[in-house]
Amino acid sequence: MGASVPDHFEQMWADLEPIGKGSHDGGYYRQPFRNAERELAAWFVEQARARDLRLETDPFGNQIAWWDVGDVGPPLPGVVTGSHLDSVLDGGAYDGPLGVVSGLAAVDRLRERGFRPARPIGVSVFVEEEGSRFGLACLGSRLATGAIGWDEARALRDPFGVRLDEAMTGVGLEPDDRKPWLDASRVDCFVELHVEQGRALVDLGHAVGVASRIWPHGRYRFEIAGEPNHAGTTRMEDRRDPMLTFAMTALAANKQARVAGQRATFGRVDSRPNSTNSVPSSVTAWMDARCETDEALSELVATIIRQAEERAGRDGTTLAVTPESVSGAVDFDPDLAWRIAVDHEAGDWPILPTQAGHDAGILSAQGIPSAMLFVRNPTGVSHSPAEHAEMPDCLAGVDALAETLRRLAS
Ligand code: HGY
Ligand code: MN
Ligand code: MN
Repeated sequence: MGASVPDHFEQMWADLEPIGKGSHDGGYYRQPFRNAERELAAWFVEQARARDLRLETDPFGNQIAWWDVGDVGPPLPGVVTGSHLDSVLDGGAYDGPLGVVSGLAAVDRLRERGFRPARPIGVSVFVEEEGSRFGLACLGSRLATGAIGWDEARALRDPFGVRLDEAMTGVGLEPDDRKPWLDASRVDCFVELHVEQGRALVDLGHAVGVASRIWPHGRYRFEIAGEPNHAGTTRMEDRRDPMLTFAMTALAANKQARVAGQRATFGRVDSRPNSTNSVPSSVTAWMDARCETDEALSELVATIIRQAEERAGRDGTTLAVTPESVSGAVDFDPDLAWRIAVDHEAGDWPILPTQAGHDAGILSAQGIPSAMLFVRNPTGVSHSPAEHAEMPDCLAGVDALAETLRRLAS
């Protein structure tokens, strides 16, 4: 009976494989409201139509394909699964798409088994989950749930200065500030399947796990201004070099995170004028920090900023730090996680934390009971072309999601 799911899953996976794939190392460039990501959104419309699912698209491009139950009267709040199709720059194939493809394949599986849901089941796609273009993580699900208002979000700009509202209208969307699209009155619970971004399941010997919580995490823009000058004729002691302040800040961030057992990363730097034979006029760098608790996050960031300011004082540079995206700790509904994780033939699924942010975290924080399923990632590598999950584990994830949807929508 189940023979067709691998075909469906593997066929869908093959459909997506080439879309937005970079030429040099096979990483993906699926930035929101650009060609590759719009091709993925169109693919999802096709998949919904092929399954006779009712497609809903909100003003920001978020999508839900509904398996309605034909109930009389107002529809019951649905059980929604899904994830995102956008990627980080040079990202992996699984982060996001695995959850969307598995959601469609799980619906196929339930239908083949003749399951009749007691409430609607939706498969969702949220836009700009990575914040790789407009800087705010989970932008689509924040807009869909009202976690951020349109008036605040519309002015977000990408690295080339393009405004969010321009980027959306440029691809035919009609963003507006109407009432947020998703809330607990429409969504009874949300379950996101995601490739694990770590090695816990490998070490535990399980193909599937359930999320307990998401660490709080944030993104902070460090703007360091110095004095542009000649790289050759300017004596070292006469310089006000912002690159030096940045370099010492990056080292301080690494050290403080290690000492505190937390995470801090500078992965994005913009030096102006980016000239080989000039002392830079400014260096802008973005720090990604993640800690076990909200307090630890505030403390780590404050310590790093203090050390950066001290260094700027010594270098004669100036420093301004702006939080661009902050996500508080998310503790998923423990009863929901437990209901999902227990009583399986192969034993209970492990329940584990993650340091990665997800749309499920936004919906949970907005009062929609949410859960996550993780699929084993043999190396744990993510946000990299090397991100991978074995096909048998992906299919085990589809089975797990189908069983989860059956339990929640019965
Ligand atoms: O960055 C993250 O935590 C997630 O992968 N968006
Ligand atoms: Mn990601
Ligand atoms: Mn993701």
